[in-house]
Amino acid sequence: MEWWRDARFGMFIHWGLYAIPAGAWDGTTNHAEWIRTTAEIPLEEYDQFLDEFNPVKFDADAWVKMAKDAGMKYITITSKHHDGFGLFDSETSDYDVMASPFQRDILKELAEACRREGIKLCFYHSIMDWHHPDYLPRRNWEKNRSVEGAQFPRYVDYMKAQLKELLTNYGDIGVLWFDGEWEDTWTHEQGVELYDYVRSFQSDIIINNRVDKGRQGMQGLTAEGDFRGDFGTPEQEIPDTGLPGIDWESCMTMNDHWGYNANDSNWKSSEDLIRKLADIASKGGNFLLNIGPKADGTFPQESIDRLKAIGDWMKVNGESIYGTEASPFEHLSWGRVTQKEIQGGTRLYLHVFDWPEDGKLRLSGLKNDGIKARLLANHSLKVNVQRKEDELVIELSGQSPDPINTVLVLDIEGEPEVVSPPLILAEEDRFVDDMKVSLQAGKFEIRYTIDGTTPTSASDLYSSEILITDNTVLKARFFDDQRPVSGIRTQTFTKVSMQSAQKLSNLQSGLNYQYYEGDWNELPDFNNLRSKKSGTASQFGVDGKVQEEHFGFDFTGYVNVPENGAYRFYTSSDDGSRLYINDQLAVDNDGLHGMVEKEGLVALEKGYHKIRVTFFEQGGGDDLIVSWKGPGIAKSEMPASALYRQ
Ligand code: FHN
Repeated sequence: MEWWRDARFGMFIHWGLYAIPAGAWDGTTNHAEWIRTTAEIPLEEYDQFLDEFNPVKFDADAWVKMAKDAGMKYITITSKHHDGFGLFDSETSDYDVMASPFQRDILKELAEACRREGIKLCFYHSIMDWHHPDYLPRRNWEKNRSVEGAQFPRYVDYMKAQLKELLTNYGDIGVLWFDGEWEDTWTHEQGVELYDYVRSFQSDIIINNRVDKGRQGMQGLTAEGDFRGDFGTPEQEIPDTGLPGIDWESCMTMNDHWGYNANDSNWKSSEDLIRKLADIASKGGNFLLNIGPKADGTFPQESIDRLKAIGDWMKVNGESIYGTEASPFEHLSWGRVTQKEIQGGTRLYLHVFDWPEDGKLRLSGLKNDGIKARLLANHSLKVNVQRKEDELVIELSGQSPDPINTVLVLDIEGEPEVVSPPLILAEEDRFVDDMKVSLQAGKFEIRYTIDGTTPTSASDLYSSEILITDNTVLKARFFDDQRPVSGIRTQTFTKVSMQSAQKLSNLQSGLNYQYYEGDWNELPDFNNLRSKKSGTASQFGVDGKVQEEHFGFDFTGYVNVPENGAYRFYTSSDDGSRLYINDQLAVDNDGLHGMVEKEGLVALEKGYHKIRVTFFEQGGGDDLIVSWKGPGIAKSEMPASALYRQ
C-alpha cells in the first residue's frame, strides 16, 4: 500500500459508449453512464452506439500528461462499466472497442503512456453487467429480455477471463477498483474468491472493498467481518474525521455526473477541489477525482481548466500532500493540517484556507518545543511563533499569498504532542428532568465551568459526574500545574418538555402499512396515491414488497416508550425514508441513496406515541431499518415488542 498512501491523489476516468448520447435521451438530459437503465434503452437500441464509437481525438499521452501535470500519481479508468462495453481488446467478447469503428486498444495505449510518464495505471471493473446474457438479474424494465438459459456462474467465468486479460496484457496494474457488487447474485463467497483470483495474477495489486459485500453504502467503509478489500471507497463524500488504521479513498465528480453529460454545468470550483484535496489528505485519505471524457476522446474544457488550476497549486505545495499522514489535531476553524516525519522531528503543514484578519493564526494544544515556522512557498520568509498558554500564535503579515490555500511549515522536535480538549461524555444534549455528564479523564487535571465562562486555574476541578438540572453551557479544559495545556471544549445542554403520551386501549401488536408502486426520485405524498395493498407487519422493513424496485411503504402505529426522557430515532434506508412521532417529522432521510442513516431526537412521556415511517426504493439495493436509543435503551433496532396498532 505504500505507493498508494504516498500518492494521495489520482484521476478517475468514466468513458464508454454512454459518452455518445452525452446524457441526453428522448428529451431528457440528466443521464450519464447509467443511461441504458435510467432511460430504459433496450439492448439492441443501445448497441447502435457500438457502431458510432470513434473517438478520433483520443490521445493517451495528452490524457496522462494532464493527469501528471495536475499532480495525480495514478489513473483509474473504466475497463468495463455496468453497460458491459470493454475499452480494451478482449478475446472473450465481441462487445469491446475492437468491434467499434475505432478498433484501437485504448487501455493498451493508456498503459504505454502511463509507463512513459511514471503514472500507475488502475482499472475500474464492474461486476454488474447489463449486456452479458448470463448476468442476472435483468433490469426490471427489461420485460422482454429473456433470462432463458442464463447461467450466472458462466458470467462469473467470463468476468474472470476478462480480468485475466486485463491483468496479463497491460503490464503492472496498481489497483483493481471493483464496482456494481450490490446485487443479490453477487455473494461474499464470490467476493473472497475474486479477491484471491486477482491477486494470483499480480500479487502486489491493490483491490478496493467493492470486490466483496462489506462496503457500506456511499460512506464506503468496510463493515466489521472478514470482508475483502484493501481500502474503503467513500463516494461523493469525505469522512468527517480521520480514520486511524483505515485506508480509504474518496471518489468524486467535478460536476454531477461520472460519465460525460453535455448539459451538466454544475462544476465544482478549482478552489473547492484544491481544498477538498487538503481536507482528504488531512484525514489520511486519497482523492480520486473524476473526468468524464467526451465521445471524441477529449476532456471537457471545464475539466481541463480545473486540472490546470490544481496542478499550479500542487507544483508549489505538493509536498504538503504526498506522503503525508493525517492531522494530529481535531477540527481547526481556519484550515487543515497534514504531517510528515523528518530528521529528528515532524514537519506540520498548515493549510490556511481562512487567513486571520488580525494576522494571528492560532493553533491550540501543541506541547512541543523547538518550533521553526516558514511559508512553504517561500523558504526565506520566516514566520514568528509565540506561545500564549496552550496556544501557538503564528504571526502572519500582510495578505494571504494564496487565498485558496496557503501552506505554512512548522518543524517540531519529536512527534507532535497534542492535547485536545477533554471529551464531554453525555448521552444526549437535551434532557427532560436532569442528566449526568462526565468528562474524559486524561493525564492532566480538568477545570470546568457551567456558566459559559472560560475555565481558569481557579475554576472547579473535575472529579466526578456533573449533575445538570437546567439549561447549561459547559466548558472544560486541561491544566498542567495551573497552566492551561489544551483548548476549551464547549457543549450546551437544553432542558426540553416532553410530548404527552396517548391514552389508548384495545391495541394489537405490530404495525399497519400501505404498499405502493411507482418510480420516484424522492418520497411521494402517499396520501395522494392509491395503494397497491395494505397489511400488517411485526416490524419496519421491506418484507411486504411485491416487486424488487419502484415501490414504497407507509407504516403507521404506536411505539410504547418505557420511561420519560429524550429518545433518539434513526432510519437507515436505501432509498429514502422519513419518521414521524405524533405527526411531527423526527427523521428526514429522504433521497436517492445507498444505506444511509439519519437521526432525530424527541422528548417523550412514558407510554404510547404515534409513529409513522414512509419509505421508497427506486433501484439497486433496498432495505429499511428503524432504530432507537433512550433512557435504559442502547441504540438498537426498534423491537416488535414496542410496536402496536389499532
Ligand atoms: O453505479 C456506479 C456509478 O456509475 C459510478 O461508477 C460510481 C463511481 O464509483 N460507482 C457506482 C455508484 O455507486
